[in-house]
Amino acid sequence: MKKKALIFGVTGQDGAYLSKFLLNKNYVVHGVIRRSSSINTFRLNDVYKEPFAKKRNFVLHYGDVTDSLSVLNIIEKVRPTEIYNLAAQSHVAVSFDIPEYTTNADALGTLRILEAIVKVDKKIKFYQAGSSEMFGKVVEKPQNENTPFYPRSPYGVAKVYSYWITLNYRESYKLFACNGILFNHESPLRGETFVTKKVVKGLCRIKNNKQKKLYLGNLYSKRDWGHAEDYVVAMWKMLQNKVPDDFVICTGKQYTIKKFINLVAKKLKIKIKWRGKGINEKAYDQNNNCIIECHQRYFRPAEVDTLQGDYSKAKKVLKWKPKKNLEDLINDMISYELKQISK
Ligand code: NAP
Ligand code: F7E
Repeated sequence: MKKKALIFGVTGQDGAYLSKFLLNKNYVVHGVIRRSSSINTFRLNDVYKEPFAKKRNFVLHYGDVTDSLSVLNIIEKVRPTEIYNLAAQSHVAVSFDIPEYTTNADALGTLRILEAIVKVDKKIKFYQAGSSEMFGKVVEKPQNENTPFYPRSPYGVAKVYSYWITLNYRESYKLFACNGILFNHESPLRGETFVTKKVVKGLCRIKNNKQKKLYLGNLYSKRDWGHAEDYVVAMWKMLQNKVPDDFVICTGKQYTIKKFINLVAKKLKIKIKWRGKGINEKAYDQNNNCIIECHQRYFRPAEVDTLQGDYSKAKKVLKWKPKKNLEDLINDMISYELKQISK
């Protein structure tokens, strides 16, 4: 019998990479999508199957993690071997604007899935998409599975709840439930408003005279960026491990936003010079045109200044390590954007 995976958050960046990965492993993949007035399945174009096709290995269901009934009904109907909870309002800055909704989806959403597993079949394995944002104002460097949490946003706080409720259901009901603590991971399919996508897309468009300027926020926070394609492998490996456990997934390297911009500009052969300080710091191209400015709008009420993980445990137990480095990631993202522009 083929294994059956159910992915909440299938339309997102990770949902798309994970679907592809599991289909290649011969799984039947079920995904939960939200009803939307515009089509939101563009990331799934490669794997999408017409609803009436025979022997479908990829099936979509309407649902929402803020709706207990839909969560329970779908799990009962699909009876999956594994559930991946990737569903979340995943934008940290937006979580300050819609904290109640973020908590409902990102914290209580996890509880709803866990409760449904307990009711339907305790043997269903469960992956929870935890985040390095839980470390927030970091209390040690680098961060590993034993580093205490200090979240800095409604998003981070909601993810901490999900981490603990997953651990609690593992201990209380003996569920095979794992927390991935994933550091930032990016790709050509990254959401449009995350900083790497904004920078790569913006600079590619500026280079091709499609846009004049890019507005950003804090240039000095540091992130440990990996490639989403590598990170979905780690999610799957956690559920194939002998025992349920929690794992940090990262690259161990960190860069500032400014360094990321400089690397992208170099690849695109844009010679940039930085002038000014603080919010007035700006980047100019070789013709002295200002191409990057900072704007208060993109600063957060509380910032996570520095993140750098230690993936020793995943390396030892899961035999996982990242295959792609930052340069590979940037190359991938640039070539995708340049193709989009030429279309
Ligand atoms: P993403 O691109 O924003 O995707 C989020 C997914 O969740 C989308 O499919 C979205 O559907 C869905 N979703 C949002 N609210 C929902 C709701 N109420 N009910 C059902 N589905 C809902 O995020 P991602 O980058 O793929 O990340 C996947 C997961 O990993 C998220 O939980 C995120 O918080 C977590 N994470 C991400 C990173 C990272 O660097 N990417 C790092 C650590 C943890 P729509 O398409 O309809 O919006
Ligand atoms: O910001 C700074 C910003 O929004 C990174 C999510 O996937 O990873 C992601 O959260 C940094 C922050 O990612 C802009 O202030 C500067 O310091 O790309 P981001 P994030 O907040 O780290 C974690 C692990 C998750 O779990 C989340 O789901 O970049 N920054 N200027 C900016 N950020 C944005 N978005 N836009 C700017 O213009």
